[in-house]
Amino acid sequence: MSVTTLRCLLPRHIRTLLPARSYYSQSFPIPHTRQFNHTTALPYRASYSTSRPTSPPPPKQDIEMAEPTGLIAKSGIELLTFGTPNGFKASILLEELKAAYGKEYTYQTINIQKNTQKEPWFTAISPNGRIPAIVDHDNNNFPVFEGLAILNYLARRYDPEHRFSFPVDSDEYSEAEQWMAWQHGGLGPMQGQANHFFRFGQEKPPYAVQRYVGETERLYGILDARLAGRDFVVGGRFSVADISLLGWVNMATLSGVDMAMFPNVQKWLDRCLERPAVQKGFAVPGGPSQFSNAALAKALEADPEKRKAAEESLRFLNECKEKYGYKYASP
Ligand SMILES: N[C@@H](CCC(=O)N[C@@H](CS)C(=O)NCC(=O)O)C(=O)O
Repeated sequence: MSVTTLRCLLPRHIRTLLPARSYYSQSFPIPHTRQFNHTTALPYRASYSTSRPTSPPPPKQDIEMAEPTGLIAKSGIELLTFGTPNGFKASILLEELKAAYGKEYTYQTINIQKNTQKEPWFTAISPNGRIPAIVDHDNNNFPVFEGLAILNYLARRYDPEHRFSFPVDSDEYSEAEQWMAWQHGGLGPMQGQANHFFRFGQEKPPYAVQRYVGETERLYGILDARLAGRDFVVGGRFSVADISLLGWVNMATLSGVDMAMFPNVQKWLDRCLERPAVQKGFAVPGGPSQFSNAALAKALEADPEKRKAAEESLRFLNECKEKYGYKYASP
């Protein structure tokens, strides 16, 4: 029985005591394939740790599992994450470090639909109550939250050969930091709001829709210009600057962004997606996302109903833009 069904069966006065469903409950349905929890699914515990063989997933059915209630690893990096654009930043770098240096890590799925990220044990690690977060058990259980800080912490400590980062005193280090700051202050928050108002919000106010999708397009224009004549965002090679952006760009379609407008970004995305560790990072913790640009394109191709709905969304987006005289401009 699903939580939703259970909710419906409860008397109303009890139901109102339960936490409200967040918008993520519509936007990020729980992938069943790897939602394991150590408290209820001991046979599958091995799948938490990328250092051990992955057990076969449980049957795809209505499995309700208790959420993590604390840390499970004793050594190495423990990642607490979910399959969202910010969540993938940490898992991609961890997969790259594993491929490059053999550095293993453990992860737990923090289901943000269930508000596990607001539990006291979690906010002791990540005070903002959001994923991703890591704990370094080899450094006195040191906790790190915020994608940029996680990427830089892991790079400083565990990328001694600078395969995905740059020496702290180099100009490239500063350049990478600038683009990562831009992702944190600009692309992430704006695209997040575009997602919310255009796609998942309970209301879709036309002003907010064109404002946030428009601002996201403007930011994609900046990235497209940066990538003109460049293979990667900084220093001619794949680095934390690319990783910071990948999760968002890989879900651009969902946010109403037409990738055809940004050919340099599209080519860069394809280039990054060729990397096996990037593919693996995108599959942590719940398997490949059904909301990636590629997955959505495939779903539209296969399903005329979905195609029709997508066309309607696009029509609505264009109406919102027209209503407020939006014209694409970047910068
Ligand atoms: N700036 C943060 C943003 C983290 C963030 O917004 N995480 C979202 C998922 S993409 C989250 O945990 N949402 C749950 C919530 O809002 O309660 C980062 O890059 O790590």
